[in-house]
Amino acid sequence: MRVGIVGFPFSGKTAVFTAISGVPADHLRPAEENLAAVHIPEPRLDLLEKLFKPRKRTEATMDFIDLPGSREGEAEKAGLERHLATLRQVEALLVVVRAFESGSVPPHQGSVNPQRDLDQLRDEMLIADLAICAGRVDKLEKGIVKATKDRDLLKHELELLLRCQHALESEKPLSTVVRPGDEEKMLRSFGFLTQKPVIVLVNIGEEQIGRPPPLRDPLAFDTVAVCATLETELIRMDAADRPAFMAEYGIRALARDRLVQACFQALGLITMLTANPEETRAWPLPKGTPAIDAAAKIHTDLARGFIKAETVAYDDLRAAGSLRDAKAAGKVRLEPKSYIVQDGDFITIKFNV
Ligand SMILES: Nc1nc2c(ncn2[C@@H]2O[C@H](COP(=O)(O)OP(=O)(O)O)[C@@H](O)[C@H]2O)c(=O)[nH]1
Ligand SMILES: [Mg+2]
Repeated sequence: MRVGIVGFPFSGKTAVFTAISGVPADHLRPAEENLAAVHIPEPRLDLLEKLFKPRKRTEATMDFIDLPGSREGEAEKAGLERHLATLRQVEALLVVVRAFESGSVPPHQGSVNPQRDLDQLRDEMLIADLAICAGRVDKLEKGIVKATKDRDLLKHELELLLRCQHALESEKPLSTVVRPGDEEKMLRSFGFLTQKPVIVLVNIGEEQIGRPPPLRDPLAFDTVAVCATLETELIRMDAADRPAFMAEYGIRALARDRLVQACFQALGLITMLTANPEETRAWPLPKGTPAIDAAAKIHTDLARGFIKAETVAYDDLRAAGSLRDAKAAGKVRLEPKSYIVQDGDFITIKFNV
């Protein structure tokens, strides 16, 4: 899971990266891409640790990428095209727009205007996709002239891409026109930006904390208001000192936790839980994953020799107090390969190889 942080220069992208990762700006390489693997907090593993006393606890991680700043002369753009190779490969975008005032940090185009910046960023995303789309359409149109055996496939792709091109030209993001399933799969390798889920982060000043975000992006999965600089202090301070500090400012949850959660949801993921004396672990899975694919994630042997997925919902396990009691209460099911894993399922794959 990779999330790219994008926005105009001085919108606070690097501050957001620090607030998420805890890595201070002076530890980053300013001219390069910086990546942080952030743990996804999974408190449900506490119970499994208690019950199974495993040697290891493994939470899932999410990668956040901070892109280097613009070159001179490029400041009018967010630089999406320049970073396209990286951005095509991320699964979600964290779009940072600036709402904080500051005498010392020059705002984009001379004034603080988050809605204008968001609109411009959306345009830049459309244009970047349009370039990819038009390039491919051109190639396909040339390719189709030759009578090759995959001509029908190419034709099909061309139709889809022409529809995409038309949507982009009408300023519609591809997420609103591409159907999930085959179409989505066919386009995946292009890494279109407007097909990716977006979380908008409005970087607010301290005085704006507690107020509703100054804007909401109806196209985004979520819009969150965060004071990035304050959060960089919060993340760096002793965990014991945080609650008092947060209470003083009226901050209910760390931006890191809010953002990781929002991205997790935006990516359409759920969590499967496993435990044995060796390890307890949280596994992110796309919604709708069948037990056989979940087993393959853990180990190919488990999929190959799959017999049943012994499954109990986390809440049932907690209520019962132990796996044995959950079994006695009839809460433990033996599910087949086709069973669709649900969020919070505690699963043990029964297999035979
Ligand atoms: N007052 C204030 N300054 C901020 C905030 N977020 C970032 N800054 C400052 O704005 C400048 C640019 O931030 P930076 O994260 O480097 O922006 P980037 O170019 O988008 O990576 C830095 O001096 C930050 O300290 C904020 O929420 N409030
Ligand atoms: Mg930066």
